[in-house]
Amino acid sequence: MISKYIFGHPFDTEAVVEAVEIKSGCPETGTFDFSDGFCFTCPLEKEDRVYGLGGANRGINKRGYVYESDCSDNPNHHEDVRSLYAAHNFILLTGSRLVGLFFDYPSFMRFDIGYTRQDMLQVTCKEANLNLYVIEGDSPLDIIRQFRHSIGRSYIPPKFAFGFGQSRWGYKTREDFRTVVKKHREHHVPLDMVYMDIDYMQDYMDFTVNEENFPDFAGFVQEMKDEGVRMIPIIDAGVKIKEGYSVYEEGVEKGYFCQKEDGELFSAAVWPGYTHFPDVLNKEARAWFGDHYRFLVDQGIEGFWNDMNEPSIFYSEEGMKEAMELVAQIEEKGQENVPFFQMMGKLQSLSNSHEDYARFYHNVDGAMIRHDKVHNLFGYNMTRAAGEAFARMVPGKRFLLFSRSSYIGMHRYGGIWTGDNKSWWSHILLNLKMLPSLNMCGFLYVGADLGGFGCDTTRDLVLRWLALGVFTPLMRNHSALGTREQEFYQFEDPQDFAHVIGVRYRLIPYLYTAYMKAALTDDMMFKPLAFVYPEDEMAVRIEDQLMLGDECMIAPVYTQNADGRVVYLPERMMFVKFLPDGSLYTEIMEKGLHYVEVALNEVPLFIRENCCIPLADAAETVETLDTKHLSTVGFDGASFTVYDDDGFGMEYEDPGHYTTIK
Ligand code: MIG
Repeated sequence: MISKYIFGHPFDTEAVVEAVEIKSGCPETGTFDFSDGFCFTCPLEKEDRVYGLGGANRGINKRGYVYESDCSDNPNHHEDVRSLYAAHNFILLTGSRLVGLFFDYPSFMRFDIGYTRQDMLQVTCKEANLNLYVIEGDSPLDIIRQFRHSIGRSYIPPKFAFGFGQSRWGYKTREDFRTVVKKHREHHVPLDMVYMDIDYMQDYMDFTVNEENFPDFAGFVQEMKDEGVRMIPIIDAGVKIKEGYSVYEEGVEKGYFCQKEDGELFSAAVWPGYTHFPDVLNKEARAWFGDHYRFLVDQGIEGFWNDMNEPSIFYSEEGMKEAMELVAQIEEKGQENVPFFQMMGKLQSLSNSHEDYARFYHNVDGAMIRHDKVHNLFGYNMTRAAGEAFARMVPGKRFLLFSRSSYIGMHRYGGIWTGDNKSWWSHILLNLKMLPSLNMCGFLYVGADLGGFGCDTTRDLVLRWLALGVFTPLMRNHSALGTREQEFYQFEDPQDFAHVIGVRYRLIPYLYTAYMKAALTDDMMFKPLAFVYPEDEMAVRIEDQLMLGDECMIAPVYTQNADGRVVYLPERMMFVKFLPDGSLYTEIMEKGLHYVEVALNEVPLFIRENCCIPLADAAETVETLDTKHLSTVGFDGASFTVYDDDGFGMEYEDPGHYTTIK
């Protein structure tokens, strides 16, 4: 049962799309204090666990820290970082009580989950203008299903998006891309997508292509498709200010860019230099921005990634002016008296500053809404712009689309990647922990930069991370400019990579079925063990293993120099290892703790008692995967029903569209 409580005058985020019963007053779940904005408090008992918050930092069980919803472009995902790129304000309390809470509030919000006091949960925000949804149910999953139903069906990508994608910030020319594809094909490393980062554009202008590097872009896109590879370009939020650039000129003429209080356009410097932000919260502007994706769609592009949409700001005109003034003052005082920390502080605070977010406005049905009051909705609506535009441009066809920043509601239009992680072992684990939390909030098409985005990676780290990535819907190796190159061919023994990535393709019939089931029934693809074995004291605490679908458990190796790991089996399971020669090692293991050996070129998986999963033969693209002739692995007598379809249509539930094989 979902109840909605309305406080003050909430902004309509359109996160919830189903009708929900409205109640007056305050729910019994906790106490409310409106003396200084909004403050919800509820006690936490010793046995209580708190789940949710989607793309937030830290554990699966969120208890013990403080988190902030304040979409930020911060490439340093240290443990103390309270806010990453997303604002997913859904939490689920289980233990002494069972309840789901969605605080539908589009600005800065703080979740103190046993941080200030171990026995207290406190959710606060500045203005008491929000919708609070309280969800009651029989089990955590029941609550999540109801919540997910209320926010609408999760985005379903085309099937090719379940293939492997190679990416790197730094690929510039046709030759760079051709090399990537050629190397994969040469070594029989499967590949379905190559991502185009900002350098494909002309001077970082959205919806342009550098003509010198891509004289016949459509021809090039087709050439890659003939190799079985789709090119997936990036789109940034800011539109470059440049005379003669049609997107800029149209936006100015139509009033579709964000303005300041005085009606002047707000200018933010990002990669292209100064830009204006498309006012994606304004319906007409959103449609206009979305329509521009057509420029690339018309040239054969079938997928995009939306970046810098927190929106990220290097500096604003105003911020830079203030900084320059300060530096000028300092200069006058002479070299001897430089207030070093003041100067550094000012310069460092130029980027992504809350002051800038309070300098511009959105035109929402004629009302001017200051950006900071709806800050967390920008990435959501930029991605919505694209999703809505695809539905107009090519009705009935799925596009690949994912975003960096997001709010609940965006899950209907696209997936997300988890942003600029680093080539750190701990970030493999962070990747794993985010998966169920994201699923709770509706985000199913998710994945992290495998191998790590920032910092120099190592061969073993890439292989171990790929062995987790084989299970995540978005499987992409991506890295930053200037870091050690991390395509498989930068390392010894390419066949190890061919094998690990190949395992992904063998699993696609299973993963696609599990994904479709999760999307069509508002289920989670990845669950904490606690949701499946709530009575098992050990299982409920596990933070480095996950349930995958209804049949599997995953437990990747995430430490350096390990030759395996300790794993807890909450029931009898079959331990499966995909060995490099293509065969499987299987062993039935009893409930309890085990040490399992896993070599760098092996992929471990656990199958639950009385279950089995389908396996295809490895292939080099999703399209060439033989989904008709499958084998199975698992317990004798078990059965599994495979979902399959053409991978593009949207009649997911129409028996004329999909087929099943038992
Ligand atoms: O300021 O486009 O998260 O994936 O490679 C960095 C360059 C901008 C951030 C994205 C990353 C991408 C990078 N972008």
